[in-house]
Amino acid sequence: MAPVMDLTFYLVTDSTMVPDTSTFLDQVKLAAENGATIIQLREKKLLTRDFVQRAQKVLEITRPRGIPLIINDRVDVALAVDADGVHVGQDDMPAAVVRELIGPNKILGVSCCSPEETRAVCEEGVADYVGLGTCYPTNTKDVKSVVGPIGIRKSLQVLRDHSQNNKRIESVAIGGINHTNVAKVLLQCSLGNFNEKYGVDGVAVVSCIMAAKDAAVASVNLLKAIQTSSPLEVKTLDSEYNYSEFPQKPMVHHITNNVVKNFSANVTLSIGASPIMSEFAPEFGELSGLRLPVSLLINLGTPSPATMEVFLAGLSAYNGAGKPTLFDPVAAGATLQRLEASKALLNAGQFTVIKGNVGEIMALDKLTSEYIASESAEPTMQGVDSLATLLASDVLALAKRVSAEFKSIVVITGKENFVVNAFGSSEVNTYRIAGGHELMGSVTGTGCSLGSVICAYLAIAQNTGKDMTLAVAAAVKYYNEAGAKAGLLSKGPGTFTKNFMDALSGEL
Ligand code: 3NM
Ligand code: MG
Repeated sequence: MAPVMDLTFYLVTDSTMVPDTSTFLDQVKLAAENGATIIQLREKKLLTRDFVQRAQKVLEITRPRGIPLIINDRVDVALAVDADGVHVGQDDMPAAVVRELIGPNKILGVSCCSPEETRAVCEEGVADYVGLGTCYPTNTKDVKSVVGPIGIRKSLQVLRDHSQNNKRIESVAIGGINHTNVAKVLLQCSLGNFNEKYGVDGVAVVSCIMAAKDAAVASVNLLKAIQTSSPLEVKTLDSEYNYSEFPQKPMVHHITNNVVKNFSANVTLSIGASPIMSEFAPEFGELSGLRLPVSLLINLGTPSPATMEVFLAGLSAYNGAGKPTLFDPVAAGATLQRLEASKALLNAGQFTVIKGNVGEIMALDKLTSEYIASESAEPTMQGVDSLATLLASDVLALAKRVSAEFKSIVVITGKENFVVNAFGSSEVNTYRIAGGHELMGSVTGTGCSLGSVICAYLAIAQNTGKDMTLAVAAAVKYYNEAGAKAGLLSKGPGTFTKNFMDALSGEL
């Protein structure tokens, strides 16, 4: 089976620019070890025999890492070494012929320099991705025309239109891209806003890596710039995280407040998961020990001395069993006692996810080592509603601080939602997700029940060994999309509630 195509960081090789202090294969290996997600072997002058041999050597680097190897132009070489795909330009063998030769399971890419060429690729319907260029001037290749992000966006229009009724053709921008401009490329080579963003799936680079004195550092820098550039888009979710049909029914154990119990149970059912609303501590060991996907939601609403004990027992059981946990610090910013209760829980155990609105997360921020007390000890909330209005960049910084402090994935809800993992071993992982509808503010439980959906996704992600942060982002996205869809069809809070349940269940 071919490795999965991920165009994020597409290295195109060129053996003529490798510095004396390195070798071609070392440059490729360092890129593969430090972030390249797909590699194209592009050799314009090699004899066939040497080309085949080189392709075999590169495959030894890429295959164990699950990085697809694409061969430029030479279908025969690709077939000879059983590479993962072929990339052709406009003057090479026609894509349809290549597809015939390599079969349906290999990756096929085509270079396009204009919307007309892109349209032709769409109509031909055999390519998996297109290389869109030339983005900026480059010395690496004689290019037809430098079209810039403006030109690339014209091709993106064509791709977007095509994707309405056809399988999406992915794309990369190419030409003169490096770590200093990649953020701009990713921002500018896209159409629309967060909600309906349609952009390139990655960037292809040659000299920025192949000519680098230290290809490892160059790769890390490029990847870092790619990741921090767009804390926005939640890609791959539709295919990878389509939980409308769970592989196994997850169970979400709620210890939640009295206002939303019924609503949260119904939301959980709507997405095809099982709710259980147990506050009976003696059975927590059994529940957390179940082999099916299971997770625990702790919601601080309507607290009492008794529920505090139950929270602690639940947290201890699920931590002990190594199962995911979510903390919803409802109204933590409204009173000092709530904040103290939050502190006790955060000290007592580990939460996979902390989810709250800006006011709630700001309150938890007061517990962090980085918090600098301001002169006013003003509450950040009035009741359960946030008083704070922060800029997106401040919300992001807040989420990162709290995530790093508590080693939890932090979800901040609001008009825009942020999902941040700032404690993992790799880069800070950030998703910014729009959606939702103002009617959600008029139905109690719509905030709390997002926790139920996140918990269901967490349980599945854990059982299937998938990325937890991405699962959380997927849940937030799914929930807000359902809200947006329901909102559009609703007259008021009553019809919204009904439509929301339908949307969550995929029946709207
Ligand atoms: N194709 P660098 S530009 C291989 O426009 C290639 O289709 C292009 O090299 C196109 O990253 C290009 O060093 C070279 O600028 C890009
Ligand atoms: Mg070519």
